[in-house]
Amino acid sequence: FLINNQGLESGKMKMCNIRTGLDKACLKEAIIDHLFYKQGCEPEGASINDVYLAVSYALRDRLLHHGLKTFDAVLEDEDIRLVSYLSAEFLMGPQLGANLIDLNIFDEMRQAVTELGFDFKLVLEQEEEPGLGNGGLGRLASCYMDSLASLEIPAIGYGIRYEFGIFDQEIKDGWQVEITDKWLRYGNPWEIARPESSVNVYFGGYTEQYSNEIGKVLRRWVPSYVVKGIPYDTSEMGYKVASCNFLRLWKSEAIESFDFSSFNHGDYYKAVMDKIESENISKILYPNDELYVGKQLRLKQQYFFSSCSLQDMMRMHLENQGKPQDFHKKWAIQLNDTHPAISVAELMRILLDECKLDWKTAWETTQQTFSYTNHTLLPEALEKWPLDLFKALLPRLLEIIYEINYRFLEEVKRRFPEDNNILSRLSLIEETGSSYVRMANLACVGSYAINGVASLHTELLKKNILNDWVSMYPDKFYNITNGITPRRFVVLSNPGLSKLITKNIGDTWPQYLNELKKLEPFAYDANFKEQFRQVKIENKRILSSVIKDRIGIVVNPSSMFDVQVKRIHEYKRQHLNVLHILTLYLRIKSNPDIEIQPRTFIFWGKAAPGYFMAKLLIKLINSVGNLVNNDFDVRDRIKVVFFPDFNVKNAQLIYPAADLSEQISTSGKEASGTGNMKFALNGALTIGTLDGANIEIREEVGYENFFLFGLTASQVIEVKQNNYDPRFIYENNMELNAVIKFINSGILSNGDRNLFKPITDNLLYGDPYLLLADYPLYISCQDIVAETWKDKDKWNTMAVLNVARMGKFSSDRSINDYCENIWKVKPFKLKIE
Ligand code: 73E
Repeated sequence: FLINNQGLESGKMKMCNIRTGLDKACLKEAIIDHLFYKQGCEPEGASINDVYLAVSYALRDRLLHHGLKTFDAVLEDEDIRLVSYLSAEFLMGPQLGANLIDLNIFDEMRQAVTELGFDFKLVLEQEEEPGLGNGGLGRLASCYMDSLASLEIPAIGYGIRYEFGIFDQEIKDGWQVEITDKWLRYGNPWEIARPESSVNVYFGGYTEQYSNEIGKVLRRWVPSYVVKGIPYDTSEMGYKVASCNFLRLWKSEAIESFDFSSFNHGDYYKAVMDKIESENISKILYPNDELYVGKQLRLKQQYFFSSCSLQDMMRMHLENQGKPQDFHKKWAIQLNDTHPAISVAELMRILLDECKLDWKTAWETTQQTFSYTNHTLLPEALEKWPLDLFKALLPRLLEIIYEINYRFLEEVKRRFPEDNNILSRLSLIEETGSSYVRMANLACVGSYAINGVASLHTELLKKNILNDWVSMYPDKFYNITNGITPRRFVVLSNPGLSKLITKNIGDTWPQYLNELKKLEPFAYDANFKEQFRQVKIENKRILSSVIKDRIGIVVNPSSMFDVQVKRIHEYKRQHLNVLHILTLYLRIKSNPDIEIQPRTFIFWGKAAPGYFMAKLLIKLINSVGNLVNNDFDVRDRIKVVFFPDFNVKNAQLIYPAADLSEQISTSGKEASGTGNMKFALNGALTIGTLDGANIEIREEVGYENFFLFGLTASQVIEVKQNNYDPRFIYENNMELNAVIKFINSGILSNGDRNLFKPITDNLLYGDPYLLLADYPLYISCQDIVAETWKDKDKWNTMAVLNVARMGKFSSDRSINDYCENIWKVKPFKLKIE
């Protein structure tokens, strides 16, 4: 294929095409070239993994072409401020399909691969996704990277290249089993290591005073060990644009492979241990979603990637003749929750100790650099590091934090001379018996902007946990409601719906999602609705066959797919859903001929490995499934499926196939939610509480197209303050009473009446998430859902209206909000001929 007899000139042209050409012929040549030179095989002998890698390398060449040109241009241009998104998690999902969509060559590549004799679907499936996040927070970071690139905002995402991402989940005997996620096993074609840009990160030791050459007394850090950070870059292409950003993830390594001095002294063991310790930093993602566990390694991770990233940004800034005090003019750094909040102190250290700025200048620069997003109100997620641990690991950083705190509290005293309590609440150091460094306070004091992730969440933040900060800095607060990328979550994952939309309103909606509004009239068009219904049923068929293949359960694609997919957590209330299922089941048992609208209940989600109640909930769901799916009386009217291993790949299958989206958290607990948006945008109706972004979704899609139930956030507080007694509800609601007794009867658990007691006891004695208070409202709302489902025409009208009105929830809108209100940055339009 590669031989040509047409002389040097055309040979040159071919070289160029093979790296950058976008038509089918070029893509075919590029794949063959990579098969030969990277994989060492001819097409005839290639495995599906060889083909996947060759296709990916061919695509990466094209992305690089865009990326390198973008950064050459923007780093030099002193008028351009870049965004740096610092996040401990990026839940990227498979790259191949998304990149093909962005470059607008999905069909060309499919044809190229098919004509070479390979199954394109298998090639796509071959990709092992990088699961470098727990859930919503990490996925949001990746949606934002997609939108930044698509809006042509020059940006770098900075994070950690975990060797093991979020564990793979298997279900054994109904219980979750965690399997190590060896995602790098067969290589990662998307990344490029850049060892020449490595940086050193210091830990331990002590600080001391010294005099500089002109006799000025300063402090410095004498660390006890050093770790090397090596960057790995992945291109982040935008949709149908020329510019390309990248994600830079840091891997930790020992500074030398061996510490030869220890080795020569015979301490071989110590030398090897040091190497292992260094490499451990980027080894594994902590699998806890919204639970703070004060592990030293986690603090090391946070400092490691913050320091690497800041050093990297400062190097680029100085290399391009920037002044240290102008750092904020070049970089707008977004702190994705408090995980990178240590960056505030680290930038101060760099500006003071390395760039030798005075405190005032350094602090002004720092405060104009950072902005901070809070993602949760849950008290158990608030990060605070024990002072001793902090001091042992990062003594110079602690010294700087003390100084920031001292100056800040002086300001607080001036502002609130009468109020002693506010001092202790705003202090960066908590002193309640033991002492801690409060990371949220550090983020707040060091940032010029603070935002919540949905209207209600921002309001509650301002009213509760950050209330004192509002008194101090009222102008720092913003709401930026989360969003999702329509490229991955509609164009790529729901091709049927995408085609239908494009056929009727043109093909610019993935960039301008508000254009979906043009679909509104079609909600009353019988022909359109029929096609819409067919797309949905086809998506449900695809999911049904995957369910059958993977877990052997046969489900009926024309039943209602009632779906709850998200991390398993008590506040998300998967057990409320279970109470509903058992209510239906007991209705059937007491009257086998009762009319029940056929439903398939689908659950999907991981539990933190150390979260006992969440793991027991998975067991409960599976036990209910076992019973219901095999009960003759049920006659397949209800089915319960727990699908193992929720990840982005699987998520892309589920959203397009859902009819009903369960968003049933206790009001005031879910900061935003983003799954809720993915479902509604794909035409599922929501049953939900007034929590997080549900509120705004309901506003947009129309109250009549949303199944609302439950207490509001303020009612939740009120009920709790008024001696809430779940037992009273239990005693007085017959259906609930029967369901709880049924769970404890042993029927679900081989006669073991105690297995699920932790769950039922928790509900009956305390019920912190108010399941029982919401139960009657939830059940009657579900009855309305079932009634509505009977009228398929009405249901489809509602579903089309949901799609048509979800434009607000594109992550492009969120990123535009950040650009205009917080970062003050503008697009940079790269031209590539
Ligand atoms: O409501 C979601 C929100 O949509 C929230 O629970 C989640 O962030 C999403 C994106 O804004 C979230 N995850 C975490 N905190 N909030 C978290 C905390 C610690 C570790 C990992 C994740």
